[in-house]
Amino acid sequence: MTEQHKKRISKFLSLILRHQPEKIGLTLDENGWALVSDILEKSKMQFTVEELSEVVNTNDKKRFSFNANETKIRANQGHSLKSIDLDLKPETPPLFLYHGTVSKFIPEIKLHGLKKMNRQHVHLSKDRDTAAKVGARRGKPVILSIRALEMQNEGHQFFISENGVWLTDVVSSKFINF
Ligand code: HQG
Repeated sequence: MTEQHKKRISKFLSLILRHQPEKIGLTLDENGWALVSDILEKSKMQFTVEELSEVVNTNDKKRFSFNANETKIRANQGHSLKSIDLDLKPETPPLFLYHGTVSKFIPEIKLHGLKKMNRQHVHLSKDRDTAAKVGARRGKPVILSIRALEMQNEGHQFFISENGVWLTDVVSSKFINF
């Protein structure tokens, strides 16, 4: 399969598993799982179950997971759908986590902290390199350091997705080193 075809399938899966399952009449359960058979049947994009497996198993950010018997699939993070509960367990974060953004957002972030915007959580990275890539999607990246352990000690919860992205609610600017 070409990289281009894989990318098209990955983008399509992100759309239907994170944001708009109704686009193809798909139903997700409360934990975000869809039946693989439903996706293959309802998807107007032509791909096989083998191609779907290849996308899941070789995805650069491990965006998707199968359940144990590979009958169901879900996105590991990034949902805008409010009804999905990934059922993640709270975890203790490292001293610092990082957030990649761009300079035009900094004044707002200084005022209101990091907000979830359209997603269910604020997404944080475990290292600066990953944060730089996240920021670079929007222009020249600016990396913010978040005093995550201090936040947790003050009662804020952190979760880690299946693919290693740290998730939390709002990050007040008092925990951000600009
Ligand atoms: C910014 C990708 C103004 C925030 C990535 C970001 C990630 C504010 C944008 C995942 C703000 C939201 C998520 C505030 C935050 N005022 N702007 N108060 N608070 N922002 O895409 O973290 O490829 O929802 O800095 O790799 O960029 O999709 O979040 O620039 O893991 O798998 O508002 O998406 O993964 O943008 O990216 P997003 P994000 P995938």
